[in-house]
Amino acid sequence: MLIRKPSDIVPSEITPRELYEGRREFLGTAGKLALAGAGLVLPGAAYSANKLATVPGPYKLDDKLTPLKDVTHYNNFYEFGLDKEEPAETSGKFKTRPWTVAVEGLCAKPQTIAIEDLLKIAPLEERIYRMRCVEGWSMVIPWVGFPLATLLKRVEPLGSAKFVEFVSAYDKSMPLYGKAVLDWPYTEGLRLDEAQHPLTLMAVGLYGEELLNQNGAPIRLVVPWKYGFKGAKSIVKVRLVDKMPGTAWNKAAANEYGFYSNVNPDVDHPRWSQATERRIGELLKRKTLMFNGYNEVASLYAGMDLKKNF
Ligand SMILES: Nc1nc2c(c(=O)[nH]1)N[C@H]1C(S)=C(S)[C@@H](COP(=O)(O)O)O[C@H]1N2
Ligand SMILES: [Mo]
Repeated sequence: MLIRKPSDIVPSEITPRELYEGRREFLGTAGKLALAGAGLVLPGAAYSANKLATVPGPYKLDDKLTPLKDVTHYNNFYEFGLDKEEPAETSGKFKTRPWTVAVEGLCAKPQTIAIEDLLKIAPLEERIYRMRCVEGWSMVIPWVGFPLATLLKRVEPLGSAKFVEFVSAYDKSMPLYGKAVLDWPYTEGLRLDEAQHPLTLMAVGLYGEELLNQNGAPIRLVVPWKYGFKGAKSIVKVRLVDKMPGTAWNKAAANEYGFYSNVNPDVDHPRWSQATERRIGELLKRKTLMFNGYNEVASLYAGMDLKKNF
């Protein structure tokens, strides 16, 4: 590998991949400062480079991790474009500071919490989760975050709260702002017991660093036993409600995307099979597992017909 001095590098040559995988190592602090001073740290400033202090979380996997390059350049974030590469290219101007999350609705202590305080709400855990998109691809991502249950406990849900609604940011800096793609802002929902399940994560980072905008900075939901679209990005509101909330994808196509959206190889999408998936980076397809392999959630659905409640 050819190693060059920072002064030899022109901005157009600094690809995110080089920044993530290696260049920071060989540049060292002095080199990084030189780049930052010259305004060369990722044009558009989508790259945070902010390391997070983490503790090992309760969920690990033997599966090979999906490379950071794919996790950050093969994204669904429709507000920033419909192609997988677009969010990484177009989300640089999206502002994630200052940022607050309003936790409100049917709770004793509704509150609006600044991102700085959310980062301190609990020790940030690293949790390696299998992720499965409804489109038929999957990844293995080392998330950093805290249980959503911790946040919910803080606001003291009332007995009347049965569901949780999540609302994503909706901002003029988004290329698809005002375009009739989905019913913006993007919203999602969980039943309260799903939201309180220990697997359900509020993610603030991945691979040990703050989330990039394309992955839903500064805070997003991760529900590993459900299809990826349940994981609303760049969340500004968490609402405790008594009725099943609408969700962006259910509103767009109710026959294709139900409220539950559990990963289920036995329930095909009306337009394609869900029996198998392609792990990004692999050639052969693998069998999709019920609940994406997270069988500990099965009891949440005891007695429910999961073909009807898809
Ligand atoms: N606000 C918002 N959140 C969203 C989406 C979106 O378009 N807008 N796409 C969803 C879909 S379909 C998937 S698969 C995951 C992708 O997350 P990732 O790009 O971090 O892997 O984000 C989900 N969250
Ligand atoms: Mo998805």
